Amino acid sequence: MPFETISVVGLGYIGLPTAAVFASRKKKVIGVDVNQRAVDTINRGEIHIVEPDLDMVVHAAVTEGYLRATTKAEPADAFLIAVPTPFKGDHEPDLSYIESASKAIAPVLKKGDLVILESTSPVGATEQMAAWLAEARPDLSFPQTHGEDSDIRVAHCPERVLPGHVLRELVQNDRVIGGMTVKCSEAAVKLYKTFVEGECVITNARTAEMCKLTENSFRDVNIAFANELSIICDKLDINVWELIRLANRHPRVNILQPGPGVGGHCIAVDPWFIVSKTPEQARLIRTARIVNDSKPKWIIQKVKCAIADFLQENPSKTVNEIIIACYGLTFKPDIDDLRESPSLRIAEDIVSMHEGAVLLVEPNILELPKHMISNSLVTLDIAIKEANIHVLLVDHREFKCASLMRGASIRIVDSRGIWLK
Ligand code: SAJ
Repeated sequence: MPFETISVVGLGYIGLPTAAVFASRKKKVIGVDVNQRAVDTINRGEIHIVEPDLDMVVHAAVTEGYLRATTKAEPADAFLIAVPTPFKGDHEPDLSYIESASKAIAPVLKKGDLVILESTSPVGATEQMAAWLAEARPDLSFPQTHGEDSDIRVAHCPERVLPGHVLRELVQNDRVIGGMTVKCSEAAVKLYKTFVEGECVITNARTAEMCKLTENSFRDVNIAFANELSIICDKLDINVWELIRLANRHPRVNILQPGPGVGGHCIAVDPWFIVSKTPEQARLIRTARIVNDSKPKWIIQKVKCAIADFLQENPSKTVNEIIIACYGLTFKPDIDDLRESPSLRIAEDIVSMHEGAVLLVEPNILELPKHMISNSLVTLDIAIKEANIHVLLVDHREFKCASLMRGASIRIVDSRGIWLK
């Protein structure tokens, strides 16, 4: 059966680009979100998130009549659920958004529909979603009880796109398609082939769930290795950036880059979904999370040492005369996303611990988060000119070109290795 109408539930960083790309292929797309403001913004042909080129694609989709947003689910042939899956206080996955989305679409489901869970999820979440749907619609049959004969097809197809490159990666990346049955997978492949140019590789739902978690845990463990190396090298008085460059000349070594910690809403979260299911077994994955989460504290220690060094070298100065500049607040370079940003956390800690002025430089945002409003967002030039201690937190392209005068009059804490490489 062809998919004439597609509903995307959750119009955030993944759902909105996905909805827009389907619409750009001339599919009728109904976007559903609980946030009325986001819905209104999209219906005006505008966007409420930042992602290169997304504004143009959404604008075209809305003005040409292929994309419409609403707060209430409507009938469709396929439903894609792309809602957040955060964790609760003790790192236990919080599936409440998936539960709400399931309950929202259940009343409009009809025989032959396909439901796809795209949200990154712990193993078993797709089966849980199917159970919620079945509970709400006892008149329809589902794969967990009726196998290939079910009225509704259910699959997990995790998103794997890199923020900042979402529109390209949505189309070009391979997709892992984990149906609850083979027919479920085949239906999902047919849907994604509307726009996916990469390969659609079929597996089962549990493997697809674990595959996404594995990809992000792999990256987390590798970043933790780099972060641990940076702390070891600091102790041994070795330049870690040079060390990594040298080690990476080996044909089978490819070490990632140390930084101020791991941010964003994926890599710092997803490994916990594995740990929470298998706490006894996931020892390395848990340790990597702890190593990466402890890096901001280590950077703060380095800033405290820089203050002490500066005072020793400049005995006429007092602490409250020292100006500290923090360069970069986002969770990674050349984006405007502050979510789960270790750099933002470090800057906040410096602001609250330092008695003197703290200058914040973030070329990708126009204003600071509300709780930091009293502190000054300044230009790169001003910070370079005025600060005594320069704390490099994000390797934005603007900072890579900047040159700092070295000497006793300043100290540099470079978490990214672009000024002290
Ligand atoms: N980071 C380092 N050193 C590095 C690489 C990254 O410290 O060498 C830090 C970044 O600064 C950032 C964090 O890691 O704080 C995460 O950034 P990222 O670019 O590695 O990944 P995300 O979170 O933007 O996107 C990831 C991607 N996953 C993988 O590369 C395995 C993306 O493909 C996923 O779709 C996305 O998570 C997601 O939504 O799960």
